[in-house]
Amino acid sequence: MSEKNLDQLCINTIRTLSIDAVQQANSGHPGAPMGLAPVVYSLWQYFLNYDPASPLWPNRDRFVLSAGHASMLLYSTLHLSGVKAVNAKGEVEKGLSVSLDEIKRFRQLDSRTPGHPESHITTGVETTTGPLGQGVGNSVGMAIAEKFLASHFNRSGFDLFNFKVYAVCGDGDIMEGVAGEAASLAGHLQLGNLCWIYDNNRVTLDGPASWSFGEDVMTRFVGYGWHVTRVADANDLLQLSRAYKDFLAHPDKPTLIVVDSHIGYGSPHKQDSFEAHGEPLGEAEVKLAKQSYGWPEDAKFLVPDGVYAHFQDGIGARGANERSKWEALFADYSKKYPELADQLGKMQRRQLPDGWDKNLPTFPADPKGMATRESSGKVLNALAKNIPWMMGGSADLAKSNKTNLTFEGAGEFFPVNFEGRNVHFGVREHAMGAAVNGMCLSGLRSFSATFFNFSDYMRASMRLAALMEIPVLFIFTHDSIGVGEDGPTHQPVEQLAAFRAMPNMLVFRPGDANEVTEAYKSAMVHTHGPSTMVFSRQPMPTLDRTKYAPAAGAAKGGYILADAEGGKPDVILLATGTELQWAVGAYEKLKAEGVKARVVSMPCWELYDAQDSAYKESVLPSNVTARVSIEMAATLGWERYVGLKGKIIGMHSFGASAPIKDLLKKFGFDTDVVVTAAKSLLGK
Ligand SMILES: Cc1ncc(C[n+]2csc(CCOP(=O)(O)OP(=O)(O)O)c2C)c(N)n1
Ligand SMILES: [Mg+2]
Repeated sequence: MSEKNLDQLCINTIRTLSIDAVQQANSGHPGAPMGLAPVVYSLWQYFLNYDPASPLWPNRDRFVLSAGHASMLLYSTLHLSGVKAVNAKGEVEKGLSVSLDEIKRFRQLDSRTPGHPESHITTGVETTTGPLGQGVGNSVGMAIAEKFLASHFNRSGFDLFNFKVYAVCGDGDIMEGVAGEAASLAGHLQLGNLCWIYDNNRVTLDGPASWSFGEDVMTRFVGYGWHVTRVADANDLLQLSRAYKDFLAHPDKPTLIVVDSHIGYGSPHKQDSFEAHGEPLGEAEVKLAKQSYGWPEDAKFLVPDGVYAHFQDGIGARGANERSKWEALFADYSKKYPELADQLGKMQRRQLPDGWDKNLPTFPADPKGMATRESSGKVLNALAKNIPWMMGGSADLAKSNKTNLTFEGAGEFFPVNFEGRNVHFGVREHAMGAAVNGMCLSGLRSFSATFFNFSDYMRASMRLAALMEIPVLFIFTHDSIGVGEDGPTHQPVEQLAAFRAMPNMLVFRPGDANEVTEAYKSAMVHTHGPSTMVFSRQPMPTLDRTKYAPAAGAAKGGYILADAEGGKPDVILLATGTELQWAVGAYEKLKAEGVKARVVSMPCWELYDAQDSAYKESVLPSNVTARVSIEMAATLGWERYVGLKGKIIGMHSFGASAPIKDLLKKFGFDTDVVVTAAKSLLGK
C-alpha cells in the first residue's frame, strides 16, 4: 500500500476505534475524534518527538488533549502508537498503556479509558482534561517549565531540554476565560515552544457555534502576540504538515493553528449537523460511517494489517531514535555535570534534593509576633533556595503575599532569559492555577499565590490538581475578616470549608510562625496531592514553645498545645490560624480561675484525620464533650471535632469594611468569647 493510503488507513482506524468504543459504551462523543483524527495522526506520526516505549522520557514533546470530551481520539492514538504502560514506581511495563481490551472497556469502572482523560490513570495522558479550557491552561505551564528546564539544565553542547508543547482544543476551550488568560500570558512570555491546534468546526453542543460565538479568533490571537496560521481542510495532510513546520519555524512566539474541520467527518448523515453530536452514532449510523471510510461495516474494533507497523515505522522509529540519542547525550552529561544529572533524576521521581529542609527558619517567642504571610515568605525562600526546581509566583500580589524569592540568583522569569524562578502571572488567577499544574506535571515543584478570597477564581484548576494527585503548593494570604478595611469583597468566609471538602487536598492554616515551618515541611513531602496554604495578613504572637508544646506536633495535623494538669481537661479549646492566640489566652484565664482546659491546635484537618484512632482519642478524648472551637470562617465541618454538645465560634455572614478591631468586636472574636463559651458549657 502506498504511504498515502497507509496514512488514510491509520486515520480511519483511529476513527472507527473511537466510533466503536463510544457505541459499545453507549456514551461519549464520537464526532470530535472523527473530525480530528487526521490532525492528531499527522502530528503524532510525523512531528511529535515522543518514544512510545519510554513515555516518561523527560525531553518528550507534550501532547495535551484540551478537548477532553474527544478522549477516544487520544486513547485510539495511544493504542495504535504502542505507548507502553508505566507503573507507580516509574518503570516501563511490557504491556500497553491502552490495550484493545481497554478500548472495549471505554468509560467502564476501573478501566484505563475513563470518560475524560485522567493523567494519574493512563500513561501517555499528560494531564487530566474535560473541564474545557484547563488543558490549554496546563499547556502554558508546561511551556514555562520547558523554558525554565532548558535554562537550568542545558549546557553548551548539551541541549537536554528543547521539547515542544502541543494542545488540541475546540470552540469550547477557546471560549473559556481561562484559555484567554493563558493565551495572553503565553503571548506575553513569548513561549515559542507552544502550539495550540484549534478545531474550528463551528459547532458546539447546543448548536452551531454562531449561536454563541462570533469573534475573530485569529485576530484575537494576533493581538495576544501569537503567530497564527490556518489549515482550510482538516483532511489535507499536506496542509497540516505545512502548518506544523510553520510552528517549528517560529520559535519566538506561540503558534495557533486554526483548523477548519467538519465534526463527525465521514458520517454522511451527521456531517456538519449539530444534532446530538455528543452522543453515540447509533448502529445504523455507525454502518454508514464505516461504509464511507471503505470499512467492513460489521467489523468492530478492527485494526487492519499494516496499521501497527506503520505507526512503528513513523512515531515509533523516530521517537526511539530521538530518545536513544538523548540517552547517550545524558550519559555524557552525567559524567560532566553529575550534580545536575542527579537533580534531574530526583526531579523526575518527585524526590527532593538532599538537605531540602536545611536552614528552615525557627522563630523565637514573641508576644507581638508576625503575620503568617511573613513567616511563610521566609520559609518559602529557604525552601526554594534548597530546591533548585522549585518555582512559582503570584497573580500580581507577590508583595502582599510575600512570595517573592529574594535570595541570590533567584531571578525573574522574563522573556527571553528564562532562568528566573519568580513567575509574574499577572492578574490571571485561573490561568495561574492551570499553569502551575502544567509546571508540576513537568517535574517542577510549583507554587502560586494570591489572596485567599480569589481562590474562587482558580478553584477549577485546584480541583484538577487534587484529582491528578500532583504536589502543587497553592499559597494564599489575607485569610479572613482580619483583612479589615478592604471589606467583604476581599474577606474569605466559606473558602476554608470548601477546600476542606475537596478530596485529596491538604489545607493548612498554621497558628504561628513555627507552625508555618511545620506546615511547609508536611506539604513538601506530600508528593501525591496539592496543598492549600492559608496565611494571615495581620500579626499573631509567636508562641513560647518552652511553655507550650513544640510546633512539631503540627505534623500530625492537630495536637495538644497546652494541657490541664495531669492531662485530664474538663474543656477542650480548638483553633487554627490567628484565632489560636485567643484559645491560648482563654486557656490561661481559665487556668487562673481553676478551670481545667486543654488547647488543641488544628492547622491541618486532613493530616489529623489520617492519624490512628488511639492518637485521636488522646487529643480529643471522647469523654470530654465540653469543647469550643474558634475560627473566623464558616463553621461548616467543625461539628466533627466539637461534637453536638460543644460550641462553634465562627462567621455566619459576610464580613464588612472596617478597621480590624471594629470587625472583631462586631463579629465577636476575642479571648473572652472563648472563656464565656467554655464556662457556659461547664455550667459556670
Ligand atoms: C467547563 C466546561 N463546560 C462545559 C462542558 C460540557 N461540554 C463538553 S463538550 C462541549 C462542547 C464544546 O464544544 P467544542 O469545544 O466546540 O467541541 P466539539 O463539540 O466541537 O467537539 C461542552 C459544552 C465541559 N466539558 N467543560
Ligand atoms: Mg466545536
